[in-house]
Amino acid sequence: MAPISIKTVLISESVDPRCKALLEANGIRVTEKQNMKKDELMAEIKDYDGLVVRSATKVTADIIDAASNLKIIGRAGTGVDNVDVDAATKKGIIVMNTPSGNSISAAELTCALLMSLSRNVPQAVISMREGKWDRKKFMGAELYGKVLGIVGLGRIGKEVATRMQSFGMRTIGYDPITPPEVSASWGVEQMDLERLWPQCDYITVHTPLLPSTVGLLNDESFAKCKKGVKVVNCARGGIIDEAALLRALESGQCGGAGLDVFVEEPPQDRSLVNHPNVISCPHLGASTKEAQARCGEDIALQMVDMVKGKKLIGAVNAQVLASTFSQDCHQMIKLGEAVGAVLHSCNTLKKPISQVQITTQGDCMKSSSGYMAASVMIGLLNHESGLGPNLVNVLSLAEASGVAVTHTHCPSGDPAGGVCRAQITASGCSYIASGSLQGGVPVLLELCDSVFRQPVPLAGNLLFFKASANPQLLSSVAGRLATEGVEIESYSAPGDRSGDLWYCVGVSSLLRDPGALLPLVKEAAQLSI
Ligand code: 9EZ
Repeated sequence: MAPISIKTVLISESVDPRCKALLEANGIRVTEKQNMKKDELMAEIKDYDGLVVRSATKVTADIIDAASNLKIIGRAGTGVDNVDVDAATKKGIIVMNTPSGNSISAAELTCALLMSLSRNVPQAVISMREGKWDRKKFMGAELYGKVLGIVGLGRIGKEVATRMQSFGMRTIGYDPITPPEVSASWGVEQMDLERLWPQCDYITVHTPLLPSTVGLLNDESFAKCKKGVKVVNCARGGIIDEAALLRALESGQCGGAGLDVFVEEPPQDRSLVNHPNVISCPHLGASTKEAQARCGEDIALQMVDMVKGKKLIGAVNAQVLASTFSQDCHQMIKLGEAVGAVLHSCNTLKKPISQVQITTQGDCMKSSSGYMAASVMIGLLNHESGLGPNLVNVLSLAEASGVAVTHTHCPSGDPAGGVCRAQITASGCSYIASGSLQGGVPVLLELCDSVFRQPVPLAGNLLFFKASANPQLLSSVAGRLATEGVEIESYSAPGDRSGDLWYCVGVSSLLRDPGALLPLVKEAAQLSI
């Protein structure tokens, strides 16, 4: 299920023409407009539901804030370095990339740099251009029989390994996620980095850029390497610490480096690029016809699959939303929203909510654990001005406003009934609502201490009030409602009638001010679903 509608997409740079063609073939209007200045893009973006970029468009917070209709940003390529993902998430905009389209191209460039490093091909080319014939200076070494350390064994690391094995290299590696028996099946023996460094003649890195991978190769790790080790980075600038690399090149601890990526691109400091033992490229890993075609096609297909509610691939900020794609959960989400909306209405003084505890019960609720808390929060926050919560942003909005949200699931014996129960704590006050689905319609079973005699359908205009049972209660409330021009359409009372309890009436229209009932009842709340 996906209630996301994408009718118009802006492609703001040169993306393979198949992207536009595929989107249009699926009924989406596409505009291609390249080389826009920031101001132009900020003005243009207002009109679109979707944006497709490659690397040149910097999708900053200003641009995202100017995008009043935007629902998705798709990057045709690996990573989302040029997109402010946090700003997009806050606005509930999905950010997507094409994580696999570049893998072969990135692996091939890595192999090209490994081969170039072993035979000094680029340096020899420069020397020939200078009119020289220097056969002594460029004495190389075979790759055959040498050890290649591959740090990061995802798709790209694997493709590098299998290719370099055909040159007779021994491939060893490390990855915290890929199991050793899996990498062993493609010929890579895994070991921890402490054991890996001293064995390598060559090292290549293929990790994402994370706090744990920044400076993975630094002064300390270079010191553990064989003298003259050659290194390649076709992944992300900074995985090999640039200052440490320069020192290792100067001392000869590092015998050569192949760099396609830099901390700053283009690098302002040219000391690495100009070093005689460094061969470098201007971030060309994905720069092939095939990779661009694949990424352009992939991003269009992923967007189309999402709009059709088929699957959600490549999204980097939509965990909760993704959990709604594998099942029909439309009604479950409606239930969560309705329970949240009831609690929102009961918090009449709009005290700040500090805690929301959600409990689901019953086997049929088990699969809702990915999105039920978010659904309840949408119902709770929906009516606050300006928040516009959805499944992409609601949990981060809750966190940002200091609301602690928890969800627990209790499997229960009754396979038919599933219950969603939520409790809010607001400045010491607490409200609990529990609901269920009956014939696909959300119904309220309990509100605080009231267990309704009949489940209350959560639809239309509802008025809740808290009062102690007395024979005049209904007639006095009905009288006041009549004065306000409001008709009663249904009446739900709790089964047990002791103490102050909540009642619910379905009404023809909402009261201008539910406080009009306050002389007759202890608390009054209303909502429209
Ligand atoms: C970290 C990694 C690989 C790595 C790879 C991925 C989250 N993560 N971390 C250190 N996907 C090698 C060394």
